This record gives sequence, C-alpha cells and structure tokens, in this order.
Amino acid sequence: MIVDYGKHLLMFKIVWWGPAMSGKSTSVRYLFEKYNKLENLKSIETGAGRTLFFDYGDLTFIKGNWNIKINIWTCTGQNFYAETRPTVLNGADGLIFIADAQRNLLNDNIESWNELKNLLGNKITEIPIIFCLNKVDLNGNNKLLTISELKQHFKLNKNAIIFETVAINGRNVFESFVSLLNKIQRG
Ligand SMILES: Nc1nc2c(ncn2[C@@H]2O[C@H](COP(=O)(O)OP(=O)(O)O)[C@@H](O)[C@H]2O)c(=O)[nH]1
Ligand SMILES: [Mg+2]
Repeated sequence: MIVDYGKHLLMFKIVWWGPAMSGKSTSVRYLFEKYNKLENLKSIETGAGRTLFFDYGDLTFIKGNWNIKINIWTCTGQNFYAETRPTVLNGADGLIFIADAQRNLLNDNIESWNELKNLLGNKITEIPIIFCLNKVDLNGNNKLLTISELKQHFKLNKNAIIFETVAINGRNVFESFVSLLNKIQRG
C-alpha cells in the first residue's frame, strides 16, 4: 500500500490468482464494466492469437477527502509464463483466488494454490485472500466442487471466505471484491 499524504492518495494492489481458464480475466472485466471503466483495463497478448498474458488496470474511488486508487492485476495461468507470476504478486495488498468449480479441475486448483503458497511463504497468513469457486453455473451430474471440499483440499481454516461465483454473469463478483476491500481495511 502506498500512502501519499500530500495528494491524499491511497494506493492498493489487488491480484486475481488461479489456474488457467478459471475465470480471472472475466471477473476483472466484469468489475471494470460495472464501474464503467472498461477503457482503463489493459490486456497484454502473448502474440499467439487470443491467449492473454495478463490484464491490469486502475479503479479510483473517492472516500471523504481521499482518493483511493486500486491497482488490479490478473496472473497468467499458462505455465509457459510462470516466471512472470512472482512479479505480478510483488507488493500485493490482497488476493482473490479464482478456483474452477469443475471437479475434474481440482488438481489444477491445488497446483495453483500450492504455487501461490510457495511464492508467498510466511506472507500467506498476512495477506488478505478471498476465494471464489467460479463457474457454479455448470452444475448438474454432481460434477462441481463444493465450498467445504475446497476448504478441505486447500487446508483452509474454517473462517476462510469463499464465494460461489459466475464470472460470465457477474454473480458474486462484486461481492467478493468488496469483501476483500473490507478485509484489507480491517488489516
Ligand atoms: N460457464 C462459465 N464459464 C466461465 C465462467 N467464467 C469464465 N468462463 C469462461 O471460461 C473461459 C476462461 O475464462 P477467463 O476469464 O479467460 O479465464 P482466465 O484464464 O482465468 O483469465 C472463458 O471462455 C470464459 O467465458 C463462469 O462463471 N461460467
Ligand atoms: Mg486471463
């Protein structure tokens, strides 16, 4: 977090983390759309067609006589770009972990969570994290992970906050973001 008392400016960095294709870009895009700030969202392409490298952008709010600028990033899921992920994490004040609710992708979720834990080390207990179990619209045939299964496989404590989200229609996307902001604010 950067505090500029002269300019009354508070700057945060929030990173959306999770395996490839879990819905990070879709979630972030929904947020920028909601705030009518889609033009602030930049995406870097890999050059290999539509595959995204990462997305980033700022959302700015006014609270009292302070400007709050939130710097938003998504990590890249492709393993080819794994070396960029520590950089994206640098200086993060909070994280939203987007897990894919499809049961057959459990191992991808666990692998991504383990990578994050390794990169953060001790900081994992200090940085506020909110979890999203995304794509819960793909229900049917008992093929979705449940919140309690995710908690168990990720070894989360029982007060971890997990939202069931649908990034393609925005269900709980804004709520998970606000929940993280509250968590950051409580410190
Ligand atoms: N059915 C469904 N599809 C989703 C949802 N969220 C994302 N997707 C789709 O999953 C694919 C990957 O999403 P994307 O946001 O690019 O994933 P990222 O790699 O984590 O950034 C895209 O085709 C999205 O439209 C969701 O909640 N439900
Ligand atoms: Mg993406």
